Amino acid sequence: MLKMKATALVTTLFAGCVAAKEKVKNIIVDTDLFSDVDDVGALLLATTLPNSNLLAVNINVPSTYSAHTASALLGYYGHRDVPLGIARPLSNETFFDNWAYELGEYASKVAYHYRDYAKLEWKDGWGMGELERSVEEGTEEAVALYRKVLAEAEDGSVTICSIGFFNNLSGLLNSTADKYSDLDGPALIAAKVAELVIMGGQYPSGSEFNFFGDSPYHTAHVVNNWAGRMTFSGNEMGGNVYSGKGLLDNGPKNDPAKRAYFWYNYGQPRESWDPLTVLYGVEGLGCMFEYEGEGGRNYVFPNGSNEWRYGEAGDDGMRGEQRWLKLKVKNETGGAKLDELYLRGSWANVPTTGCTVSEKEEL
Ligand SMILES: [Ca+2]
Repeated sequence: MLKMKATALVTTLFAGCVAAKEKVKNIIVDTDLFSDVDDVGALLLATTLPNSNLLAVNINVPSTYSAHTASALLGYYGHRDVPLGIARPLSNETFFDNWAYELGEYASKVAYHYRDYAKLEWKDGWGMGELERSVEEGTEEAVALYRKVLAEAEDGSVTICSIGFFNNLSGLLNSTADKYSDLDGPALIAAKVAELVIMGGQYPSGSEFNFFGDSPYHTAHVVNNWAGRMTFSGNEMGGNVYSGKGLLDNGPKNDPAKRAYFWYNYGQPRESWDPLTVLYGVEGLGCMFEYEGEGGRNYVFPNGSNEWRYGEAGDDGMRGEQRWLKLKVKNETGGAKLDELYLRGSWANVPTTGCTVSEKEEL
């Protein structure tokens, strides 16, 4: 009863918040699906929000488990044939929390327990050699996939949601004409990409993991040179919004995102850096967000720290609008909105036919 009341309240709360009929958006997600579970929440949104037309998922970390996990999630949520790219060379590493010694590992578990939903092959008894070969053969190299998908997309129609590191996007910027397009990277981006939405950085200035944690040079290359419209989702926003508790308490028993949140954070909600980023990427400002920093632009230093600078936007006439996002609602309301969307997406995608998670594997 209490749950029903709570659900009704949340629904009422956001009834006036749902855009009349937002335009469906072409979305590419670039994710480090490996060391944090909020990428799973973000992919749940990217695969289930009604206004998301998911064109591709690119992975910017090298683990074969990341690719198998993404394939399992895509398959489970009804997007088995969405193309998957991953940066090469591959590795067989798994996540280990040697920072706080508090967090669990979820990617290999989701990949294994939901392998029947995945397009990538995983047969019982396979070792790492076979799992790696499956990824080599079943995925595209990430930059090649960007070029293929962008070349095929309608001009100016693609929103890229970057929720990890910047090696794939840096590679796209450096790319040259190929079998997919005669355009080089910057020209292809200018023709096809409407907006690059980036989870990373701190605003108006500071230091954040996605910017410094892998290759700050790739970060600086992308952020300081990308000519189109960029919108930033900073550490200070998502780091104060907690989500996942609703999914853990009330989600479908065998939902893979629910399990991932359990395996990673032991039943506790998690910060929402990536889900908020994808929510904006798909829905726009809605009633959740507002822009800050208009008229300025982001600058990334060689160590990955960043600073918002005014008086430089448009100096060369070549750069698009840059803004950072701020929540227009309370942090708790933002978390409740995400929980509502996770629940809506997960309950709408309980598989009714085909493979199921075996009784033995139920948790
Ligand atoms: Ca991420």
